[in-house]
Amino acid sequence: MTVEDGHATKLRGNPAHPVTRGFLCAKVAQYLEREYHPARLTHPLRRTGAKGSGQFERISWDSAVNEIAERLRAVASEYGPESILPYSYGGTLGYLQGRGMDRRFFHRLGASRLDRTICATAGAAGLMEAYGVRLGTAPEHFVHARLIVVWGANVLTTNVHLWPFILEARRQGARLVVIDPVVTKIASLADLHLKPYPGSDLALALGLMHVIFRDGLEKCAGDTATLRVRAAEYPPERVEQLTGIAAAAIEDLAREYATIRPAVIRVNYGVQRSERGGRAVRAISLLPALTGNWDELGGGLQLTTSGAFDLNTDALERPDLGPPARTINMSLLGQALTATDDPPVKALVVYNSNPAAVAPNQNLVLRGLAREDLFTVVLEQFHTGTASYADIVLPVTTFLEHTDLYFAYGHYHIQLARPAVAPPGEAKPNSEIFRLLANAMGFQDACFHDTSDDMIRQLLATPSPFLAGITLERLEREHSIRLHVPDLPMAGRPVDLSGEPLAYVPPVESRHGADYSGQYPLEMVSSKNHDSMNSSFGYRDDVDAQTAVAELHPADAAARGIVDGAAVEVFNSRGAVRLTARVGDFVRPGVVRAPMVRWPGRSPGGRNVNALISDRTTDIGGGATFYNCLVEVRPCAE
Ligand SMILES: Nc1nc2c(c(=O)[nH]1)N[C@H]1C(S)=C(S)[C@@H](COP(=O)(O)OP(=O)(O)OC[C@H]3O[C@@H](n4cnc5c(=O)[nH]c(N)nc54)[C@H](O)[C@@H]3O)O[C@H]1N2
Ligand SMILES: Nc1nc2c(c(=O)[nH]1)N[C@H]1C(S)=C(S)[C@@H](COP(=O)(O)OP(=O)(O)OC[C@H]3O[C@@H](n4cnc5c(=O)[nH]c(N)nc54)[C@H](O)[C@@H]3O)O[C@H]1N2
Ligand SMILES: [Mo]
Repeated sequence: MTVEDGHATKLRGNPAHPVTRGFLCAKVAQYLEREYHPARLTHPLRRTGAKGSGQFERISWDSAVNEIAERLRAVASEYGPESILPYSYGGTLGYLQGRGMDRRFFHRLGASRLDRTICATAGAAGLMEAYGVRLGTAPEHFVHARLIVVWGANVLTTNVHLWPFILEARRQGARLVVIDPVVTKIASLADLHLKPYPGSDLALALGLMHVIFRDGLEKCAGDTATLRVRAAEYPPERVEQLTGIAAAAIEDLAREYATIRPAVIRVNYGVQRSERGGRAVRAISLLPALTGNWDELGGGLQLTTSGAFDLNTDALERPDLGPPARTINMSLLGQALTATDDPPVKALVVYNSNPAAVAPNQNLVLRGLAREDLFTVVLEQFHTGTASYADIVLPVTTFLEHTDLYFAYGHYHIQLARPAVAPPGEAKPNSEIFRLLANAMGFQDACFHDTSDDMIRQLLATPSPFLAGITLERLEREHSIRLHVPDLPMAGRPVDLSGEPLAYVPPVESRHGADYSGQYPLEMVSSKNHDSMNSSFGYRDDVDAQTAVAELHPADAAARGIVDGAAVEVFNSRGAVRLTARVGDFVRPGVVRAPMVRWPGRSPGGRNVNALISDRTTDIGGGATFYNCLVEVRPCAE
C-alpha cells in the first residue's frame, strides 16, 4: 500500500506472500474506491422517516451511545436480556472487529446468542462427522497433484489464489475435473466438466464409491463394511437418474480418481448450500480416505483450513461473562423477528452483515425489520438496505483504518494488520463502539478496558501446536506467518467411515423432490458474483448490473419465449424478482443462475433473489439452503 500525505494511493498484493503472491482478487483491487467513496458513512445517524425510508439526521456519538444504552436497558428490564439479538457475519475476517469486544458485550448483557450458520456450518458439520477436525490440503500443495477435482467451487471467482497452483500442476500434466451445474470460468477451462442437478452431490459421491468398491479399487485399512452396503445401493445407472450425469462418466471418473495419484479435491461451499449438503460434504470428504490420498503430498481434499486457527477464542469472546442464553439461528432471522415469542426479539444490533440483502426468505426478514416495536442499531460503512431500517446507524472503519488479526479462508497463514490511514469523519472500529456501549451500560469488568494488543495476546495464548512460537512481536515483524500445520494434515487421523446416515433423498425443493409439482420447474442457483463480495459492493453500478441477471439455458428460454437481454420475472410462491435474461450455455438445462446479491433497494420492487429462497435449513449444521430453490421464469410485459 502506498500512502501519500495520509492518503492511500495504491493498493498492491505482497509478492512475498506464499499463497497470494502479489496479486489481488477483483474485489480488493478496487478497494481504494470503496475506502474514499463519497457514500461512506461518517457520522452517527438517527432515523427520522419510516423504517426502510432512508431518512436520517446526524447526531453526536454521545447521544447515539446514550440512546442505545437506554433502549437496551429498557428492553432488557421489560423482556429480559434474551430479547436482544446481535446479528453479525462476514464483513470482516478479523478477530477483533469480528468476534471480540462485541461478543464480550453481548455475553455480559445476557443477550441471545447467534448461531452463525449462513455460510459454512453445513459443510463444516459434514467434515466434522467424518474427521472431527477441519483441516485440508494446503493450496501450495495442489501443485503436486496429478488429478484435481473442483467440486462445487467457483475457483476463478471466489478463490483466485488457488488458480496458479492448479495451473502449475496442469503444466506438469495434471487433469482438471469440475463438478458444477453452472459453466463457470474454471469449468470452461477444465478437461472434464460434469453438471449435476443442484443438491444431488451426495448421490454422485455414493456412485463414485460404488464403482470404487465394486472394482476393488479402494486402498483403505479402515472398516468400510456399512459404507460398502450403502454404496452398493447406488449403481451408476441409478446415480445417472438422480444426478443427470451419464453412468459412463461416473464409471470413468471413479476409475480415474481411484487410480491417478495424488488426487486432490477442492470442494467449496457451493455443495453444502442445499438440503442434503452437509452429508454430501461428508461423503465427498471420505473419498480421499478410501483411496489413500491423504498420505501423499498433493493428495487429499480442501473444504476449509479453519481448524488450524486454534486460537484462544474463549479468552477473546468471554462466554463466561454472563448467564447462559438461548441461541437463534441466523439463517432463520425472518422467523426470529416475526414468530419467536419467549421472549420476542425487541432489539437487534447488526454489524458486519447486511441481512436485508443476504438472508433467505427476504419478505419475512423485511417484515421483521419493519416492525415499529423493534429497536434496531446498525454499524456500517455504507448505507445498506439493513441500515435503512435502523433506528440508529453508527459509522465504522475499514480494514485500512483499524488494527486486526486475520483468519484465513482457504490457506494457513495468519496475518496482523495495523491502520494505514485515518478514518473518515467520526467513524470508529466495532471494538471501540462496543467498548463505549459497555461503559454506557455500566459494565465494570476489566476486560472492557483491554486494548487491541491485549486482545491479540490473549488470542495467541493457546496450547495449540499450530500456533507454537507465534507472538505479537513476531507478527509485528513478519505480518503474515504460516501456522505449523503438517504437510499431510490428515494422515494417520481417525476417520468415521460408516455409511450411516448417508442415504440420498432428493431435496424437497428439487426436480425429484417432494415439493416438485411442475408449477416452478426450474432449479435456481444464486452463487457468487465475480466482482462482488456478497452484498458489500452493491452500491457500485457495475456490480449492480452483474447481479441484475438471470442466466438461462437456450432450451429453457425458447420454451418460454425469452430472448437474450429480455426483462424477465423470476418467481415462486414466496416472491418475485425482476431481472434481465442472459441466454446461452451458462447452465445445464433446467437450471437458472442468478449471481448473488443485488442491493434490494436498487432492484425494482425492492427485493433480490433472496425473496425466492426458503428458510428451510440443511440436513446438519443448520445452514441456509440457498441453492435449492424451485422457480419459474416469464417474460415481463415492459
Ligand atoms: N468474487 C467473490 N468471491 C467470493 C465471494 C463473493 O461474493 N464474490 N464470497 C466469499 C464467500 S462468503 C464464500 S462462502 C466463498 C464461496 O466460494 P464457493 O463455494 O466457491 O462459491 P459459491 O458461489 O457459493 O459456489 C461454488 C459453485 O458451486 C456451484 N453449485 C451450486 N449448487 C451446487 C450443487 O448442488 N452441486 C455442485 N457440485 N455445485 C453447485 C455454483 O454453481 C458455484 O459455481 O466465496 C468467497 N469469495
Ligand atoms: N442468495 C444467496 N444469498 C447468500 C449467499 C448466496 O450464495 N446466495 N451466500 C451467503 C454467504 S456464503 C454469506 S457469507 C453471506 C454474507 O452475508 P454478510 O455477512 O451480510 O456479508 P456482506 O453482504 O458482504 O455484508 C457485510 C457488511 O459488513 C460491512 N462491514 C465490513 N467491514 C465492517 C466492519 O469492520 N464493521 C462493520 N460494522 N461492518 C463492516 C460491509 O459494509 C457490508 O455491508 O451471504 C449469504 N447469502
Ligand atoms: Mo460465505
